[in-house]
Amino acid sequence: MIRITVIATISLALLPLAASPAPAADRPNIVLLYGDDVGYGDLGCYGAKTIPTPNIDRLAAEGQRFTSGYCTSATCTPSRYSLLTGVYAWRRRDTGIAPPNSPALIKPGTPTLPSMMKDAGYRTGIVGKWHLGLGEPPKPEWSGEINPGPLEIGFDESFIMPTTNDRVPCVYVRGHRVVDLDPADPVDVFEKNPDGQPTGVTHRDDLKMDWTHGHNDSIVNGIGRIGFMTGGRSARWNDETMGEVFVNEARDFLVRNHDKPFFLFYSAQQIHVPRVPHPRFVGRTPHGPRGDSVVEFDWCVGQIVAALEELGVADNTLVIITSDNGPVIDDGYRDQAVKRLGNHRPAGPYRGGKYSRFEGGTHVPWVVYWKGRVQPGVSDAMISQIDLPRTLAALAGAEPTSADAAPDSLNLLPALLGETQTGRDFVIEHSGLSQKLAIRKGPWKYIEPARGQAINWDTHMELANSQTPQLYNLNDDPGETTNLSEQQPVVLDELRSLLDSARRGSASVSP
Ligand code: NG6
Ligand code: CA
Repeated sequence: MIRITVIATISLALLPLAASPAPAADRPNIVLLYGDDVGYGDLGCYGAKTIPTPNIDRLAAEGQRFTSGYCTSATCTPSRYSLLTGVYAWRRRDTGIAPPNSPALIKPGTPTLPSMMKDAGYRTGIVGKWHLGLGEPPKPEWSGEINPGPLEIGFDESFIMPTTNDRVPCVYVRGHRVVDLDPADPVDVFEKNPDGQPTGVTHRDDLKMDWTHGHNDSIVNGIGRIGFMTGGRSARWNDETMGEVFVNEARDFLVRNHDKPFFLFYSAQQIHVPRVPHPRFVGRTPHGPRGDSVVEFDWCVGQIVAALEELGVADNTLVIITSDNGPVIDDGYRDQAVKRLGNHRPAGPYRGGKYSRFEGGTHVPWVVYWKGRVQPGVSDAMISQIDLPRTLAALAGAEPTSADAAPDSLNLLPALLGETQTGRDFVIEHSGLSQKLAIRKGPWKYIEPARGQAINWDTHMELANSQTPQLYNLNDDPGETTNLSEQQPVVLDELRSLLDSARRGSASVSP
């Protein structure tokens, strides 16, 4: 306990909070480009050989490429919850993968990354995937005022896909309203088939893309989805143009706001299932839609950075590219991802992926680019998305953040800017499927025992659940193949107690 407190104190002393706001000239705009299920090994700059990602590769070459960048959870909702609030999602029990009708998970008034930016005088916007619930219980008023949502937790503007591209309702929401909704054809969402409509089960032969597990409720654009929707015909999205729609919205945001400090959270749908890239990306990789969707994500990144250049704000904008969780190959559709994987390794050298406490689950790509300001390089500093609220608040010159704001978040600004290779002392990894955790400190990774299944046979994913404690040395064994828990009892004990303290809040809560 004492040792842990000392560690926390030292790291905070080295990395002060935003006690003295940065001078205005140093307060850059911030653009966070967030991929969905993009794995550590899916990008050229992280070793992918058969997926061209020239835009991200250029930013990585001209900026900092992190080799130990993490998201907090191996699924979307908890990762995003942690990223936006600076509170570990596993501290709450209701932050698992949000169902289509989930009410808003982040309470209005909670200090968040966007609210801190807004308080610091930034114009804040979100474009893309939300997946943190909307509206009040029991469910959002899909055809009326959808409130609360992003606007109630610090975003000035929002244009979102409510949940995921495989969940209903398949519509966009701007502010509090579904876009292009015809009042004569209201939209609604149900758990059970409300009107005997065709489903992915009853009309399987008619589907444009077959399912492998789940994804067989309402059929929208020839694709089975999770959940049932009725109405909203004029508002339904086109999967093929979603990337373009989001990019155009992002560009509009930049055009409207480039003359003031701004924070844009661009939350891409790629490469989440159903993977339906625009036809011009089809066939760009040997891997089918999964690989082609990575190329489309890269294109979106390129378009947004080009907009920054055109508007003359690139040298005053910090760009971060990362992903909400690790990769999965078969996430429920027969989209050739398994058949055409070839030698591509979506999680790079790591074991597991999405849903897993092995490294593949949360060890994700992480690139920081700030033209002329962040020096090119590769950083081994450990950094987690939980740190973005306090780190970016410091960069934005936000007033000193109160203790209850983003309490699990650390200010790692010097590491983020590539000025030091010292990042977090330890990082906590969470599958997002249970409250069980793993922790990495230096080369050591401890995965606490858990009862759940070892492998999910639908996704063919190794979840890292075992009734035995697991301890790996990632320097020697990045693939987590050799459990050293018996040979290294002292290290095992240290990590176990560090994790227990962090869970109780003592090691990660900032003063
Ligand atoms: C799972 C879905 C999966 C995906 C995931 C959420 C099934 C069988 N699987 O429940 O396809 O939607 O939830 O992904 O329904 S995430 O990236 O948003 O966390
Ligand atoms: Ca995801």
